[in-house]
Amino acid sequence: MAHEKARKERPSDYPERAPVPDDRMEWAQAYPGYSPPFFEHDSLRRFDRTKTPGGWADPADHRQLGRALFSYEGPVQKDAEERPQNPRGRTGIGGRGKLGKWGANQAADALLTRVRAGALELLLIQRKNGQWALPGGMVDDGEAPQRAATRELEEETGLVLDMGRATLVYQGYVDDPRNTDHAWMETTALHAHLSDQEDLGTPKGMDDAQDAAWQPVRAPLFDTLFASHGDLVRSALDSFQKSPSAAPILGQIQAVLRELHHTS
Ligand code: RP5
Repeated sequence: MAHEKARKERPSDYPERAPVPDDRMEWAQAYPGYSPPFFEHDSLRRFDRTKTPGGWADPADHRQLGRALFSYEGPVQKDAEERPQNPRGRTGIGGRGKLGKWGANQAADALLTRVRAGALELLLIQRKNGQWALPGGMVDDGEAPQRAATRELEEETGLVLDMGRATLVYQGYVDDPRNTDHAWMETTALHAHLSDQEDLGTPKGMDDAQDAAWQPVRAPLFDTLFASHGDLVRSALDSFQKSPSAAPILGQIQAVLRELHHTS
């Protein structure tokens, strides 16, 4: 996955990112004078799990972590102060931003497709900031990603589908605008294609979602999806077209892929 939004975008309550040019992105490339602002959202202090029962955030002092660091990207590197380092490189912001965990923050995404009236459709939610995205959210401690995707799908859209039956599309780094030098999003993306007979009902935007809808898979929308979700959809369809169950709708999938790859 790319490392663009994590250098060039930010939530409105983040400070401006220090510039990170392409040739200064990787930690191995010297960047004298790199001095990003340190930012941690107030909620991290309020939901510190070492102080607040049920809290979801690590303690502010990364040396008091009390858990092993895990990343799908491999062994986590640390900086001179022993803070975990973003595996894709610099982001222009230090600290954890709005992300509760030092290092990787694990999410799960549910990618549901279907064909209706001859068009390939994808289930999307609209986040609170207005951006369209895949249904998904944080994996709770000890929770399997498949379970988290099933739970988030129901919480955000009201649709019930066991994502244990879905195909694994991707596990790893997400180019999320909340990422920092020391905290970043990773996801497990799971794809399920519904048959013509499967009707899960009408999606409704709930919880973190202000809207939810089946949308035709078209390039203009894809380029504006949240974080790495456009790339995840491309990957899911690239794999799906090779599966025997895709044979009856191969034409639709390939037409969509031509359009999506054309704009990537
Ligand atoms: C993205 O953030 C992941 O792909 C996932 O969709 C999402 C999880 O964050 P919240 O929806 O819980 O804010 O990086």
